[in-house]
Amino acid sequence: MSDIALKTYTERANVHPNAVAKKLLRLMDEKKSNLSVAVDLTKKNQVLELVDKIGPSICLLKTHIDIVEDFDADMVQQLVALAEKHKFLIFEDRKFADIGNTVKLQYSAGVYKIASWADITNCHTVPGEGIISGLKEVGLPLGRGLLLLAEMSSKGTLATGSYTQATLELAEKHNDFCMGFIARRRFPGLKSDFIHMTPGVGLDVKGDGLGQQYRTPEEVICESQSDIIIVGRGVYGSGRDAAQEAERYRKAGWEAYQRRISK
Ligand code: BMP
Repeated sequence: MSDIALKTYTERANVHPNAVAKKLLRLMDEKKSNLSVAVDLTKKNQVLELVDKIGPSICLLKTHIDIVEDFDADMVQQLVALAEKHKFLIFEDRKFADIGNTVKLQYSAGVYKIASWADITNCHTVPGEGIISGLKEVGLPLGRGLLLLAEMSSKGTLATGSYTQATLELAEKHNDFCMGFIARRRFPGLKSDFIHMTPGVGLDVKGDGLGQQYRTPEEVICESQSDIIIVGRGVYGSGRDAAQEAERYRKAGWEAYQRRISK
């Protein structure tokens, strides 16, 4: 078991150099939540209603803002207000994947102005180091954090082996801005304390027919030593009450974490 995986989120927050990571780790312990919900809905009001319901159970809201058909600036204001009301951070899962100059514009400008409201965003490393440098020019002065996609949850993903290894090295090099990874497990032997977030989490089903692969919170947090579970349809897609489902995942994630740190 890695040393960091045995520490509490607060112990890690106390010494963490990255402001966003520090804030996130603190509120995880405060809310007893390592749950991020992926709200992949396409109407502004559906998104806002769901976020208000599940807000008390999450540490991090994950958005795909470009799937919202009636997006406007008011939606962002309301999301930020909900984040303050329920105490969670916002992660726009933009998965940038272009050259540094282009991602700078995509991150700061356009319809969504992601850098102005999202605490955290993420990128693929396929373009090389320039993508991180470009995003950092925009995000670091604003106190934002970046996650690198080191692995993916989907069947047949090409993000494995030397690609994953090179991604870890880029994160260490830019550890002032890179605060963590999207990954299936904690990577051993890292020098910095990166927050590992894992999508592809479900308690009831094993996949979705389009390549998604689900594992349980116990497998992800306790066995694979990741820090945060990302759950989408498991929370809002079953037809059951979303607030209750979010609580079910929060409890499962939290209990798995407690088992891990008491090992
Ligand atoms: P769901 O739990 O409904 O399968 O949703 C998973 C969410 O996590 C989606 O928003 C998807 O874009 C995201 N995701 C993923 O499933 N696998 C990855 O490797 C990376 C992701 O961001």
